[in-house]
Formats: sequence, C-alpha cells, structure tokens
Amino acid sequence: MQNRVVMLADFDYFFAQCEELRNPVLKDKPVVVGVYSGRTEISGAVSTSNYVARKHGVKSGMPLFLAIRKLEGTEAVFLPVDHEYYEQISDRIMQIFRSYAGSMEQVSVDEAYLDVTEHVQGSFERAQDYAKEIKTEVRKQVGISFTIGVGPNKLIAKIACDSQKPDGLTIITPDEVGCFLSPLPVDRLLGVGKKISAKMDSMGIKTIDDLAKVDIQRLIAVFGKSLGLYFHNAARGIDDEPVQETGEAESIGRMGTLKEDTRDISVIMAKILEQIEDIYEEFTAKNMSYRLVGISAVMTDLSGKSRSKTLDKPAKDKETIHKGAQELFEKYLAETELPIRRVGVRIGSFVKEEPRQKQLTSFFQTS
Ligand code: DCP
Ligand code: CA
Ligand code: CA
Repeated sequence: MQNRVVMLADFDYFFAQCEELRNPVLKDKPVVVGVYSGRTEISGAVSTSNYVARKHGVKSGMPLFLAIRKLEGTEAVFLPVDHEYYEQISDRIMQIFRSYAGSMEQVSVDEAYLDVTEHVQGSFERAQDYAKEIKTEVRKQVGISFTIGVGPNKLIAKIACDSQKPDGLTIITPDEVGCFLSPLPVDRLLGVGKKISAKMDSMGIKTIDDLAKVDIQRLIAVFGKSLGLYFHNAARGIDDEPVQETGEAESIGRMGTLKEDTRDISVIMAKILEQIEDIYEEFTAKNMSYRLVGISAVMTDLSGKSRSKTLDKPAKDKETIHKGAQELFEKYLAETELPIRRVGVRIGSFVKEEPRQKQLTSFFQTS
C-alpha cells in the first residue's frame, strides 16, 4: 500500500497576526491580544501575542498585568479579542486549503490537517514544493503566514509542525520517523498532559524512546486498554486515524449594534427577534433542520463572547431559535457585569430532515 502524505497547517501567532494584517503599523511593535474580564481595566489574560512581545517574555494565558509589566517602556499595543474577524480570516484560508487537499479536517480556528497523498503521488519530495506553493498562495490571497508539518500520518505531521515555528516547514519521511521521535520528551505526544507525563516520569519514562521500550502489557495495566495501546503505537509513530473531512463550517447568523449599550434582556431580545426574521428566511430556503443555536455579544469594552447550545433533536421552527437565544443571553448576562454593545444570533449544524419512515423504525428499535 502506498504511504499517506499528511500535512498539519497551524497559523502563526494567529490572533495577533490578524491584528497586524488590518493595521500593518503594529508589525514592529509588541502586540498583545487579550481577553478582558472587565472587572478592572487590566484584569484578564493574554490570548496570544506577536513574536516581538514574546521576546519580552509574554506568553498565552499569562495575566494581563504581568504582560504589561514585561512590556513597560516599549511601544506595546494591547487589543481585545475579535473572534468574528479572526474566524472570517480563518474561513478564507480554510477555503484555499480545501482546493489543495484530497480531504481536509479543520481542528480549530487556526489548524487543519490536509491529506495530500494523491496530489503529490505519495512523494515527500513533491510534498515540499507543494507545501511551499500553498504557503505562497495563502500569503498572496490573504496575507497570513503559517507553519506546516508533513508526515506519513496526523501524529507525525502535528509533532513536525510544532518543532519549528513561525513560517516553518518540517518534513518527516517514513524512514525518518524513528530518529525524529526517539529523543523527544513524551509530552510532545497528543494526550500526554501534565498528569500523565508526571506518571510516566515516575516510571522512568522521559523520552518517546523510553516509552517505546515499555512492555505493552505494562502500559495497559497502568493506563487502561485504549490509552495503553495508543501510547504503544504513538511511541512508534504509528497512527491510522484518517484525515476526516469536516465540511464547511456552515451557519447562518446576523450581528448588529444596539441603539445604546444595555443589559436589558427585553431590549436585547427585540434586536435579536429582527435578526431571527432575517435568518429564518435564509434558512427556510435550505429545506434542512438545525441542531445548534448560538449567540454573540460584544461588550462596552469591545471584548467579544460567543455561546451556543446543541439541541436534543433537530428543529425547523422559529420559536426554538428565539427560546434558545433568550436562554443563552440570560445565562450570559448572569456571568458578566458589563453592558452589551453589539448582539448576534446564529443557527448551524444543519441536517437533512429524516424521512418519516426512518423515524418510525428508529422509534421501534429504541423502544
Ligand atoms: N489562544 C488563546 N488562549 C491560549 C492559547 C491560544 O486564546 N491560552 C488563541 C489565540 C491564538 C490561537 O488561539 O492566536 C491559536 O493558538 P496557538 O496555540 O496556535 O498559538 P498562536 O497561533 O497564537 O501562536 P503560534 O505561532 O505559536 O502557533
Ligand atoms: Ca494552534
Ligand atoms: Ca498557531
């Protein structure tokens, strides 16, 4: 069987790079994108930062006040997260990826696996040029840089990608897998977090090579059957998981600014009802059902939040959108003290309606 050629693309310092894209003068300055909790002007955490800020020791997850302290005396720029904008950029790049891959699996807003086996006829040498071509095309069309890892499966592509950032391109051929993995610490494997790596450490397992040498029965005894087997295979670079086509992340939504900032649910829902009218019209043309209702809110300080709920069963009516959005807003308002400036509502996870007969048989099967 021909080996697979799998890529993982991960956008560089993504939220901060998006901010540089719409305001290029930021490029030479430290840029910190933060989630502001709203209690005080500086309470909150760093979402991400550009590499200029990272040089000063700024890291994702760090409290904002600490980032401010580290960047004292610089021309640092602090910005609130704008998920809507980052998702738009992400969607455009994912769209380009689709045209380059046999199958594409989007794993997050800034990461996707591409199975390019067919496009490069199984050749890792060709994969190198192909990856460069994708990078150039995205840079030209969208203006965003990213890092690519290439390997015979998702596991290796991911670790290859992590090994050289930003704007990296790391290719690990099937022959190189063993030497590549052996010296790496075990926590580079997906699924080895703090707790498991501490456990492994206590068993004398530090590197992936150490892990590969542990008897499979011992791994199963300690970690259970499925995790034990996974570690046994992963340490050898074996991973058969296919790149699972995720399809277009389709949803229908509207967003709008309120006449004035408010926390009044009836004012918010009046705006949402207008948006639902719009959405519903677009939705009925599809002749499908939706399984997800979501809301977005942008607060007075311009920080943004999205919430969604998956319905117990698919729905087609307007009322369910209304009820779901109201419930989500009520819950959300209870969590924050800030007034809301912009609101939005969306539906998604569309499914084709099941024919009546199918519904009946599934009813009999489950009862
Ligand atoms: N993110 C966040 N909080 C974190 C980590 C990440 O909000 N603790 C967000 C901001 C990032 C995005 O997710 O831009 C993608 O996360 P990555 O871990 O891929 O980090 P970056 O893309 O920012 O940087 P890198 O260049 O290291 O991939
Ligand atoms: Ca990422
Ligand atoms: Ca990234």
